[in-house]
Amino acid sequence: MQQQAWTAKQQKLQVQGVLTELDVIEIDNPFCSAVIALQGAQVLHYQQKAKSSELPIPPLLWLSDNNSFAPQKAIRGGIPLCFPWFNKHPEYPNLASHGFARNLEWILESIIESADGHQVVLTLEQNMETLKVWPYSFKAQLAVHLGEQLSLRFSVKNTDKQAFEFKFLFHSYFAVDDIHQTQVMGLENTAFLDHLNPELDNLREVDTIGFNAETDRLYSLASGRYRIMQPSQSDILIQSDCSDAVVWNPWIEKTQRLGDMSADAWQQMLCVECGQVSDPVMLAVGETRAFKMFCFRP
Ligand code: TA6
Repeated sequence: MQQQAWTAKQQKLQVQGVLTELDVIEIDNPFCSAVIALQGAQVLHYQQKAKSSELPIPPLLWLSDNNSFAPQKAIRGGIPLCFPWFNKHPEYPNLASHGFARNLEWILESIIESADGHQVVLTLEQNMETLKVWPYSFKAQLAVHLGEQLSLRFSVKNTDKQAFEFKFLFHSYFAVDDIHQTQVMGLENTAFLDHLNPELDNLREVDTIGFNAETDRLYSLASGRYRIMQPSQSDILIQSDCSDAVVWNPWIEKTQRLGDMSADAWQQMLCVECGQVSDPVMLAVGETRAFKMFCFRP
């Protein structure tokens, strides 16, 4: 029986045969194939490998086909890391939405093969650019395990001489067959803020979530266990120790305003984002906090 490949190579991302300037790590092993961009330590692609007797397993993540992949430009799709703020900067709204981490080049620390897959570790520390907009010294690390499941461990160490707080999200774009047929389980009876109607308070999810319009909700004190259900293709299971979850689909009009999504792409994607937003993370001097998420098609 042919031995399955075990490869991990760093190269420029090719899109439809055209080389981009984006440095990526391409992983192939008996459990999955994956692509991680050094910019933002962003997982762009992850696809489990079916056992020989099974049908192929669809990619787990959605990636826009309208990305420019220009340096320091946010990439739409995969798992962008929002850090150290979420949405607009609280004082300087003209700064990059969702923080600087996803637009900066991270350092590739290691790629290690183990019996159950590859582990890739990348780090980001403060620099002249980050200190201008966020005056703290820190060391962020993302450890990605690429095996039968995709697991991410995001940690931040306070290397400053003062305490600070941060917000972060795994801003995961999952691939769905048809958003109209898609439901999300796991957020029942959970309080949420509707970003489209921020004046409404005391909102609480009652049932599984279906989609028939733009949806942009921040769930707090969430369960950390979610299931994206679709009748036509395998579900997606998500588990995290983060206390918040954002559920987002831009629907028709917002997609047209975004500019880096094709007009009907909203039908094949859904963001279920685990992170710490409503309950920011306070770090004392020298303290490290870590958060995990794993996801896969069962
Ligand atoms: O996480 C949901 C959200 O905050 C939406 O409001 C929308 O802005 C989305 O993130 C995408 O943000 P981006 O900056 O990547 O365009």
